Amino acid sequence: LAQPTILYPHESSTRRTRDLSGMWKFQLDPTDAGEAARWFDSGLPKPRSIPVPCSWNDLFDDARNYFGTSWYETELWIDAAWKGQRIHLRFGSAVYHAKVWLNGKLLGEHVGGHLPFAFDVTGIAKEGERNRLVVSVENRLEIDRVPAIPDPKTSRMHTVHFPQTTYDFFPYAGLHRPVLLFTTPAIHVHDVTVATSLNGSTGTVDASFTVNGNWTGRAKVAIDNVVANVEVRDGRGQATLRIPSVRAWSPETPFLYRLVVTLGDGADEYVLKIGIRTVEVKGSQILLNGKPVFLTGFGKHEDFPIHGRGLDLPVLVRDYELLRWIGANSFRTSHYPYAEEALQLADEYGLLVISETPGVSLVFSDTPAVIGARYQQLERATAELIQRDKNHASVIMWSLANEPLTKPFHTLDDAPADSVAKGTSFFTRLFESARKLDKTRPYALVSLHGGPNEWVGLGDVICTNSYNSWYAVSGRLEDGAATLDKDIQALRAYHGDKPIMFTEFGADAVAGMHAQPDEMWSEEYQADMIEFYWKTIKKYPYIVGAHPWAFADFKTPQSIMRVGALNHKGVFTRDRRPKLAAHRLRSFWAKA
Ligand code: GCB
Repeated sequence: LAQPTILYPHESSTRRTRDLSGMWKFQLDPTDAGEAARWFDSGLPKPRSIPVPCSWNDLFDDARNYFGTSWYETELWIDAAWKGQRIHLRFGSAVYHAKVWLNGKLLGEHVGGHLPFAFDVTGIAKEGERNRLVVSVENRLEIDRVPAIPDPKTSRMHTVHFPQTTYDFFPYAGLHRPVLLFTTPAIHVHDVTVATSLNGSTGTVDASFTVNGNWTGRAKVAIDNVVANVEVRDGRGQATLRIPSVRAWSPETPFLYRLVVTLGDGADEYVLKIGIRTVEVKGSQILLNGKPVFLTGFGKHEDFPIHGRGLDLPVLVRDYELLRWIGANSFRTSHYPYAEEALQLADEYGLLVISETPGVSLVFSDTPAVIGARYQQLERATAELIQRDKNHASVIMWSLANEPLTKPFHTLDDAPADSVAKGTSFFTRLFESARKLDKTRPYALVSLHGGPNEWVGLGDVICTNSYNSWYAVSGRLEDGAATLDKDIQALRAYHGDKPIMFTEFGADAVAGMHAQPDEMWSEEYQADMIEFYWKTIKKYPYIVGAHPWAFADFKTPQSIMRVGALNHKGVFTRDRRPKLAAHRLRSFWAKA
């Protein structure tokens, strides 16, 4: 409990939040001069304005392909009414490596992006004075980071692809999510973990919580008028609440209860919206509240013109409205953890979420030192992700990685003989460490065309990305469909009873491009390909989900494959207009 609480700072009778979003000062630091020149003390010498949250890349021409250190600065004021409270400063995410100073004092740093971090700034933030907050954010693309860049010695990616990445989305950077000040009482709820179950018409909520300072005393946990009195010992409390005539959470009825943890007679109050539901993998099915569920939806990106990967609440609402319109019940947070606001809204919309780590495109032909560094980073990010998302009803499965490969995608060299074994030990360890942290949800690894079997088989659900008639069997829909049948049967033969899910399949279509007969890049080809995938998938009762790639077109590095530096596999355009494929899917999903 030495770390500050990372619980989302919802307001309550004892807690206040102030959003520091808005215009901040910003400066690129290509020579890394800022730290030695103590910009954290004196402020930025030649700043321009930048909105927070937002990516820096699409705002300033000189920042589009900037991969180095940038500095942010703002000022903040402390409310007199906060006297006696703990004051915390929380970042929703900073990509990739952030260092934070308040009034010249280094508070700490965070590595990896996409996940929140917080500092207790009580005593450092002064009341009645201007407080200077300075943040450096560094986004170098490095081989030993997660995600990584390809090794220029072994990969030819750099000749066809700028900036060099191992993955197919633009490496946006900056303060992507809100920066919040929030208060708690000195003694406060530090963490809450909720697990729910259903028994007939009764819902059971198991809530365990921690209190900072090894506090001992009385507490209450309540949902509506169901209240449990709890003895907290050495900072730990636990309650089991039984809710009669429960309204179970599901995509059809995403009902949320208000869980309130109160310390003493109101010394602190933490409020959390929870859904009561169960999820499990049984035989070849995913069961939600005991009933088989089939996942329709997409892999997505946090991506929009100008904002880049910055949190955009209007786009979030529009996306979920479009998911409803098309008849989708789910999405995957490909290929990194999405904003907490996205998961809160998914809870409300009843969307089922596969929550993915930033472990995209790991490669096992690199040196042990590089693989080891990536492992440390990914294990830490996975733990932070589970800690952050564990209480969301919407999150029904963890995806620990997307498309790990034995060797870089663009090399013709053979993978080293030991690369499968190296990956197996990497993922065995990762699954083991994650499974200790949350035992209430299934785990998966998303593979490319099902391989290697040893890796994807570590998951509870066999997730596969499949590109027949696009990257494989290009231009031939019928041959692609025949290959798909064989692929499915091969997966079943290897993995036995486990459920299979198609987490990606799709074709690029430039909106407005048409062809008769079918031709790659046309809207017809994309729609017809998605249709044969859908119809094939539905023949097999052990396939539990179909997520065409992708929800909307999104920004990529520049390359010979990506017209307009966009991946055009969206069934919506980047500004969310439906292509032919969206209408086709709607006829299968919403109208069915
Ligand atoms: C994949 C990746 C995804 C890409 C997609 C594509 O397999 O998981 O990130 O965007 O293929 O379109 O190439």
